[in-house]
Amino acid sequence: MKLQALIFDVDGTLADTERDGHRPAFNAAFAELGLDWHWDVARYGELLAVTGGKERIRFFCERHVPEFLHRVDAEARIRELHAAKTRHYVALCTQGIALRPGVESLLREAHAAGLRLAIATTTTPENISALLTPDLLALFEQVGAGDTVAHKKPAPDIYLWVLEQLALPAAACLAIEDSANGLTASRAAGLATVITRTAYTDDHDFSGALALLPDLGQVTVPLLRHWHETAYGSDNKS
Ligand code: XBP
Ligand code: MG
Repeated sequence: MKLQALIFDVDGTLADTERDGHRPAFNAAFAELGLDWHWDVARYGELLAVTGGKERIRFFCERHVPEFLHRVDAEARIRELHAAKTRHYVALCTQGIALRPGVESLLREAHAAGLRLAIATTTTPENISALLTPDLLALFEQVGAGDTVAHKKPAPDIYLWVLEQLALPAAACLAIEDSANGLTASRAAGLATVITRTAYTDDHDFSGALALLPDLGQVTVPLLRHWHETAYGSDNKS
């Protein structure tokens, strides 16, 4: 089956957003709501084991501030913190968070070559429209994000949702990811996956990845088509 669609992760893949984007946004939300919590670079790297901002706050509390979860309004406060964090992150994005090397040119090349583009991410939908310019966002036919599904990565749910919206089998697609959680999710959905690692994911186990890259700077559509054939076999021409 020939390659018909590319499904991109967002954070760490389209842009290196975690250390200097999401992390300061969380810290700004904590300060705004009067909490003395501060996630430094190392602590945030620990917390990235859990995807989803609300889930990550809850994980932090379980590990470091368990009494916070005993409050009757704990879930409401987590939602309030996350809404504030999203506001701060969107504001940071409007100041400009650069896309990773090769991302914009590959998106435009792939779209021009007739490949369908989609997003499968754990992040909140507003964050995507804040990160991408309207003309780049318009290249994506489907955007699966945040609470669209109940179970976030490493569960495959968001990738399965995107495949359903595309009405394509996994064998007609490639996923592009940056983390072990993302790879586990995409592989569980049956997707061959190209990995572009980040400083936070450099030491992750990427067994099962189709290719392991520093970034997308040298990646072209013909190369993706070649990798797709090696993954799914070239005899499968339908
Ligand atoms: C990365 C995530 C997200 C972001 C924070 O998503 O796990 O939770 O860290 O964004 P992906 P939110 O790599 O799947 O793009 O606070 O909006 O969840
Ligand atoms: Mg990611």
